[in-house]
Amino acid sequence: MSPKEQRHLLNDIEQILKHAPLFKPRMPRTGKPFSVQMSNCGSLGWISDKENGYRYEPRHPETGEPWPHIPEQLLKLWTQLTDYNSPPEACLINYYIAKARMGLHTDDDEKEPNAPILSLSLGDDAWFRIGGLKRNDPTTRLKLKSGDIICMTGPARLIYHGIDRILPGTSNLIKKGGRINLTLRRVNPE
Ligand code: MD3
Ligand code: FE
Repeated sequence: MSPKEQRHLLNDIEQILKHAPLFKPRMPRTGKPFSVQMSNCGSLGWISDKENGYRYEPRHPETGEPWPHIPEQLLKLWTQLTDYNSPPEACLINYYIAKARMGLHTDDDEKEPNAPILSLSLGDDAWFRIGGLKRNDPTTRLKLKSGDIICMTGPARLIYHGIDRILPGTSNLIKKGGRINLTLRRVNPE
């Protein structure tokens, strides 16, 4: 994405976060909070808490309001960059402060695993870790920068991945610093 497109998208996301504030999801069973803060837009949003675990819900867990709409710019990118014929239902917004990280995991809460996941990064650089289909498969790391877009599709959709750490102060796009990652997702089959 060009710097101009990144600023436009960040502006849209900041407006969304005014209506659907960032929250800290909690691990199922233990209730341990994530270090990454999250929100969503779209008809469904990904949430997690101690009692009911990982799932998609149509409303914000704290405000009880429906999630805001997905910005036009993102819907357009989905059409241009994926071969999936229906629009995304969820856009998960992850916000990483300097010390936040995301452990190695797979994305398997979607009932439509055949749809791609489109990811966009804004703000500080991050070390992205990418493995294989099994947790113990060898991994490599890749630096993700502001404006980078990745599309996980086909067999890659089910691989293990995570964020080792962010590199604070590497971008001045976000005034207060940190990194935003957006993932566009299809939850239910078309
Ligand atoms: C590989 N987010 O939200 S985005 C997540 O940067 C997540 O915030 C990371 O992992 C982040 O679940 C990585 C890139 C990404 C997204 C989805 C994937 C990679 C993926 C799904 C399958 C395989
Ligand atoms: Fe993931």
